[in-house]
Amino acid sequence: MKVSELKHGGLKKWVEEAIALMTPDSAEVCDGSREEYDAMIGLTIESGLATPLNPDILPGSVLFRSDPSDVARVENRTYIASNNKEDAGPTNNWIDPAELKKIMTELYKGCMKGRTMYVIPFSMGPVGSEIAKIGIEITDSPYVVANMHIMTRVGSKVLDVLGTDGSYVPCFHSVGKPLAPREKDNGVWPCAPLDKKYISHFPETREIWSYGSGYGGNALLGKKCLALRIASVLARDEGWLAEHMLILKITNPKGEVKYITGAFPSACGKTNLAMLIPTLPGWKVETVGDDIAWMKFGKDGRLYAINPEAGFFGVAPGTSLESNPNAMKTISKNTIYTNVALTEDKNVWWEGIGYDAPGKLIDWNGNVWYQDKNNKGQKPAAHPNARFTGPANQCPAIAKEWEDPAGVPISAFLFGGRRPRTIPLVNQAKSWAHGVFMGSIVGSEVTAAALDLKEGTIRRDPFAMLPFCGYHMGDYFQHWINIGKKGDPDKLPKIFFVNWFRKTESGKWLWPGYGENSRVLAWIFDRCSGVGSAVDTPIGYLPTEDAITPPSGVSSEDLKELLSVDIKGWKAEIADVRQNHYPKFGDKLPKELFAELNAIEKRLNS
Ligand code: OXD
Ligand code: MN
Repeated sequence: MKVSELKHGGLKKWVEEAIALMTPDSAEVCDGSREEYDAMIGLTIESGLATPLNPDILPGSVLFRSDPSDVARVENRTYIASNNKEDAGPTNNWIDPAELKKIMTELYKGCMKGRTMYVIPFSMGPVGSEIAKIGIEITDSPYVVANMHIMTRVGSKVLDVLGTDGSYVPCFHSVGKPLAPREKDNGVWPCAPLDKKYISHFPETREIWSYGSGYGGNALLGKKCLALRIASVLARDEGWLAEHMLILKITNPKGEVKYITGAFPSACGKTNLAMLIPTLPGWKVETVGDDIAWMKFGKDGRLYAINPEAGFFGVAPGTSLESNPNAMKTISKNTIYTNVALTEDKNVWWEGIGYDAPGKLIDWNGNVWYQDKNNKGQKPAAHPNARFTGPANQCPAIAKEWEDPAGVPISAFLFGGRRPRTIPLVNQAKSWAHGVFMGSIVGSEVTAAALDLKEGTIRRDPFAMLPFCGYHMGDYFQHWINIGKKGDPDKLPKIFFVNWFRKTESGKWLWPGYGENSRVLAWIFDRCSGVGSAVDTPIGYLPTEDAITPPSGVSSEDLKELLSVDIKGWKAEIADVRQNHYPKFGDKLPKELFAELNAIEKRLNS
């Protein structure tokens, strides 16, 4: 469709202004069709950016290799440009919006020369759902168009819902690499140098401006930028929740169903949990979403969640038929791979795929690579943040309700991190405020690999939202407290802290994780049904010793340790929160959270 055919006057004007600024060679509006997807992939193959994979092994799939400077979200180049610095809070980068727009307008001038501008109408959430939001992304990257086709709902059907005057979130994106006459990408991933990359959010005007990166969350603007940073602001203003949470459906042996959402920092196995295959006989887990949940109160007073996305943008390394067979099946066709290694028969390979590299590979940098198991320092063949983009409807475990426009009613929230010590396997909050307190202290223990923090300290990532909250984190905590006040306590989800990552003093895992986590989910399910036995402790409700049957390899002593309250460890935890974590939020920290901190401390001391 041509830009001149757009029926929405405001949208047409905005696109025409962008054309005048960015001066692409041509511009087109995306229709979301399979032909369009194939054409985009065709263009990237022609420009040497994509390699078609073996159609007998991975039908309809391609591999991209990005630039070494463009392999992940760039948090230090990500901005929340609110009118007042105070509103971005201590955990976000801030530049005055007028100043930032001036800098970026200069960068956008002529930035699409030699390229085509694509106007992508997309819906986050089922098209037309009351909870869904529409965005329009302008981009010069066919890679982005193809990925958006998988990750969101794209095309004419979205324009139909938008009508002639509907509202949308305007999103600018350019890779920041104009082409000279007759210049082609020629296999070189287009992007701008790091100091020219900007991933900017304007919360008051609900705009997203991205420049200089073609990768993942920096460029697929529906995901972290719209569905979390901008949506968190909308949710605050409109009284709902936009969260960095997976959504799963769980069915017990009696056929009863519940839905659970969960927030975990990156690298805690969120996608694996969303697609878990239970080891507990008779239980079933199905997937509604693996990364983001939008939740609103229904007429019955319960919170209903939708997954605003339509695909999975998952980390490939570590994904195998053993760790996540459902993910492996999801990405067995029609998948875009980025920065994984290529085998001689045009298959993909990555570290942790479950088998040795089959001979000669081309690594993510495009170099020949042979596995050398004797070389502990060998650089990986796949980048550690290599990704797959796969359609959610190809997931064998996808729940039939995953596209229900009304969403699914949530019974429980989970919070967790990588905590080798102190935090028990599972722990239920005593109240909503106690649960919000738990969410506010989420974090993972720092390993030797992180250079900026001392080993053993906790890198806090409240609600797993640290890089994704579009406003002051203290106000965000207050918003959670307010949601609890608005809801009926009997209908609000119950809140649980889980920890799959406990170790013994000697460094042995105490809990096997993966499918065995179903034993914990079953207890949570039962607690939400008002059964499931628990003991009341200073830190919350813990399962009684017989409430969880240990899997093989976990002794009853191990289970006892996993389910006990480490009073000394918790006192240190509370002291760390009081001294190092909560002061960051100044007087924006809700008084309810201070009260929870004091109450837990008192209980631990009594
Ligand atoms: C992601 C993340 O990419 O949370 O989903 O980092
Ligand atoms: Mn995520």
